[in-house]
Amino acid sequence: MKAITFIDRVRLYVYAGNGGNGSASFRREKYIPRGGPDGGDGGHGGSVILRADKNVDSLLNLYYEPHRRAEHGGPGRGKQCTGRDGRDTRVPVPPGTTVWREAGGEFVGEVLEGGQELVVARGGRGGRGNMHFATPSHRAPRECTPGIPGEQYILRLELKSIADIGLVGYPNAGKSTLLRALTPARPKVAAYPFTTLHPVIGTLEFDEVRQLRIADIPGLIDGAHQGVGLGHDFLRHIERTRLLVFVLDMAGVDGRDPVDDFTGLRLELELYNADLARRPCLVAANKMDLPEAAERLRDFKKRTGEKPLPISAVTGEGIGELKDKLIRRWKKLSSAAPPPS
Ligand SMILES: Nc1nc2c(ncn2[C@@H]2O[C@H](COP(=O)(O)OP(=O)(O)OP(=O)(O)O)[C@@H](O)[C@H]2O)c(=O)[nH]1
Ligand SMILES: [Mg+2]
Repeated sequence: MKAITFIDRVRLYVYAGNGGNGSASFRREKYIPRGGPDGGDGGHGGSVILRADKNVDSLLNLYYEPHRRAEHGGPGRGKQCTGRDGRDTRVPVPPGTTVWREAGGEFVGEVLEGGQELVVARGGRGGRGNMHFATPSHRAPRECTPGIPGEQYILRLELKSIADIGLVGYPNAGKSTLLRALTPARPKVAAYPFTTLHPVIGTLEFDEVRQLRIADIPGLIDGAHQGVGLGHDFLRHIERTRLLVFVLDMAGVDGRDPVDDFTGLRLELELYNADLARRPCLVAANKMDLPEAAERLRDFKKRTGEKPLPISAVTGEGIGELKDKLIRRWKKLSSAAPPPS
């Protein structure tokens, strides 16, 4: 059996801690008869909190460990001692995780930036001890209140990767090879379709401190929008990108025609989400190192009116220009509008 390495939808069971009970206690000390009520409050229960962590890129850990609990609050005690507060449980998730309640489908929230937190189950308040209930006419109250139970929910989590740029192409077009050429990411590359089984994000650094996150998703095939192949399930991972790069196999290695590929890819995007189809894009004519590519590129330009950037992800030809172009386009786009949600 193949090990699972990526999960982008999970059901998560969260249990916040109960508040501790308040205490009903009376001061008992030698030489102090009838000491007053001194029962302290219960501690608050801990909450379950999702925390976006840039070093996490899938919901896999939650798939293996779907039950997450926070600590209960301790009970109040005599001598006016308040119970200990239960510790919160922080669950690291990738930025881009969205949360719904399973019952009723209510939207809970999402975490987008590293470090952002979302409380998904609130801890119960601690009960009150009897020391609060004393009045001049009621000096020996036995009243105290129990702790409130913590919230419990079944949640549905879904990840849409947060990447700035998305690579789109048919299987074997060279998307993963291109991601390797542009960034230090090392997705698997092989001469057969569907090598990439889940999204991989690579980071392109520029201007020393700034970065662009580039998403390589499994190859699309015709009918992808209806769930054929792997592509559809992963199209949502490029929904939040500002810029798409169509990666075309200009040499037609699998006997494909780049013009058909380009039309087909745009159609799949259109059918999936018209908004995605209108996203700014660049066209990369890949595999230009192969002899048949030059002729096809001329034909492609004539028939589509597009001006693709000729590259070879294998030899590195055109990669520098592509990098510069991506950075320039992205800077322009990001200064003009907020990222798509
Ligand atoms: N000659 C040549 N071969 C390339 C180039 N880019 C990729 N390839 C080859 O094309 C094949 C597929 O490359 P991948 O990068 O795995 O393609 P992919 O688009 O990620 O494919 P899937 O993950 O299956 O969708 C591999 O054998 C690569 O070595 C290129 O510029 N020139
Ligand atoms: Mg690939």
